[in-house]
Amino acid sequence: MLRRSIPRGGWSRWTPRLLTSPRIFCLSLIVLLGQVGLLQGHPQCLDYRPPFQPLQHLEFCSDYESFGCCDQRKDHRIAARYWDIMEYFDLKGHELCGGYIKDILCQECSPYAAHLYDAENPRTPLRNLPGLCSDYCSAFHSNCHSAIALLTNDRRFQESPGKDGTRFCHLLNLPDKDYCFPNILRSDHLNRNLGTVAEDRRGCLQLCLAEVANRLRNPVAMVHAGDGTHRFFVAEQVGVVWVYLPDGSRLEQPFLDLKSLVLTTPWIGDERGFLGLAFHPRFRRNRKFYIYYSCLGKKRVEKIRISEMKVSLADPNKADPKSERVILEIEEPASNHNGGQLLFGLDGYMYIFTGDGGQAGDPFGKFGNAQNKSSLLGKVLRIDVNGAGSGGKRYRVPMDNPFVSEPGAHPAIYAYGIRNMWRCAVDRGDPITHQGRGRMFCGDVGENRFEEVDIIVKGGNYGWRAKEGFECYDKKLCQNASLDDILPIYAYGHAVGKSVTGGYVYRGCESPNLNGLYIFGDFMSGRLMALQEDRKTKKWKKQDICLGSTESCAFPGLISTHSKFIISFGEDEAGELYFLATSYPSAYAPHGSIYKFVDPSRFWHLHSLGPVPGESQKQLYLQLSGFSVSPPDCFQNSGTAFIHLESTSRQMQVQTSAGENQE
Ligand SMILES: *[C@@H]1O[C@H](CO)[C@@H](O)[C@H](O)[C@H]1NC(C)=O
Ligand SMILES: *[C@@H]1O[C@H](CO)[C@@H](O)[C@H](O)[C@H]1NC(C)=O
Ligand SMILES: [Ca+2]
Ligand SMILES: [Ca+2]
Repeated sequence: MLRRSIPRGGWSRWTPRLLTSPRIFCLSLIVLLGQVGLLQGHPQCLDYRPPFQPLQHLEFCSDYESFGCCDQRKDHRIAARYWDIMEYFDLKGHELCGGYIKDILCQECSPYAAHLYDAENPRTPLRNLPGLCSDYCSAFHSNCHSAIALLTNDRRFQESPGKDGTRFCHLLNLPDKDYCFPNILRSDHLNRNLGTVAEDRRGCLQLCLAEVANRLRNPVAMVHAGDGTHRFFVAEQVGVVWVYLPDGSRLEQPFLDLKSLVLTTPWIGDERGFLGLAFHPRFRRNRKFYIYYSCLGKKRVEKIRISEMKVSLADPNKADPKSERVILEIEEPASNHNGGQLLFGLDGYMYIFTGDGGQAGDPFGKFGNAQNKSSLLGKVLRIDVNGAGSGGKRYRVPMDNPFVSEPGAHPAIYAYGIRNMWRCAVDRGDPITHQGRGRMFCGDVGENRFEEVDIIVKGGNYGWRAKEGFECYDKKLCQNASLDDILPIYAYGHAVGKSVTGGYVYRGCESPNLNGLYIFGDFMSGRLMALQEDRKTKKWKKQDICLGSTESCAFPGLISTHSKFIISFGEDEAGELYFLATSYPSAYAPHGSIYKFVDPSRFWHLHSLGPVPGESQKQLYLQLSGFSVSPPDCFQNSGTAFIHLESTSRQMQVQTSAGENQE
């Protein structure tokens, strides 16, 4: 069957190897030894990265095209190796063994590659053949045993070249019967959740939390500066902003203390205070950031103020208290509905989300503020902070703002018909395809029936007070044919929650199963929810998020409960997702915490190692504490969430390739 003789030991260059990167730095880790349950299904690539959907078509290992561990380059390499091996076969050999050899070589692309090659167990060497199920292995051996020497240079296989299939297949055996090729592909319970978050029977997504900060006074915002420092900034409603370092510690001195200027009270539910914070897209160069807060003007008029500030030249963790430059002030006719979100779009412009002014039913003027394009209330405003406008304005109106040439309309308006958008975020887009990039999601708090989630588009009318959610609120305005409003992507009734808190589309590295899910919550009910888009129908489907219903949340450092009142969401520089909640929503009560979302199945995969022989009840358990990686692509070879494990008994070192932002 073979038409050429086989070179001896010539295949080592093909042995699956852990990739190493030239630019490597080390992260310290805590290695904990704990009692944990049985190993569950855990897709993981040979380099311990999560499996992914390849960007380009795979010509050879096409079975792993929709989800696996190979990109096109690796696929080409495997194909080349296949053709090298097939050189040794005649036509009959091709027919008989081609399929087996292809299947075996392609196991490097399997989403379970780490397991199939025994890469997860630090006590055993990496295999250079994948674990094969015994039936399959026997059939392969009896038909193609001469191919073995071409596939591996492992001495143990070389020394038993004869007809001893039993011994060969015993060597390739994996302890878990499900976990061998090809059974692993047929195992429903393993593959059901491949590439998705685990769900319980009711379809509720199973997530865990890690508390990363506490004792905060109504934390309203958590933002990063996008400057590669991986610090995050947490703003309290009273007007104090704290810096947290990547290791989770908080600096003793606040970054900013505006308590004396910020208007708020300890009353539960007071919506005034320090409400928003955003860093300039070129913060690293210009040290500028922007704040949004309630304050008292002359004659005790209540206002919201949007200001620019700079970070101190002497201390990058301190704002320069003398640098405040007011950009915009808007009078507030009532103490509620003050908006508060500030963010920068991909266009570099600053977006400001104001509330309708307050009271109930947007009562101001003929048809309320939100539908009145002369008023800045109930709007999304878009301004250019990098220039001065006419008449002493400290911002410029972008020329392509939608209403610049509409008589009577304020040119800064970008979208209208908004009641009180509370928490908006820009989607970073899919890390590979960039699908969704730049979309702006907001939660718009409802009156007394519906809470809604919207995607903001230029010139959009979001309906309020004509509509609340999908339904009419003001019948007369609602029936006006010229309303031309944009409906929410999702709305829910007050049986579910009474005050939406907008979240983020998850685009981080550590929980790739969450990629593309918009995760948000409700302040009053404390519910966490997720929306997933059906790309064909363009409809968004809601799924609830359940905490702690899997055993995995019992890991050290993970929790499954949180304080009830969900105030805000946040993202760190690497794109990991957090939310901010308190058990007592008073601006002065230090009962607020920050929680990080952890997909337990992913956490388990990325952070755990297989059972250690002789210590069957124990597993080495790695907690990548403080582990953070640069954005944007976790999945490419140049990517940054790329972990290389080296083990010497219990001492482990995790190395990850440095990203562009890591300095
Ligand atoms: C619209 O708002 C402007 C500015 O607040 C106000 O002067 C005007 O009366 C309002 N128009 C209507 C029709 O209510
Ligand atoms: C409908 O809305 C337009 C624009 O807001 C307004 O000019 C018009 O008077 C409204 N029509 C009715 C019947 O209310
Ligand atoms: Ca108000
Ligand atoms: Ca609406």
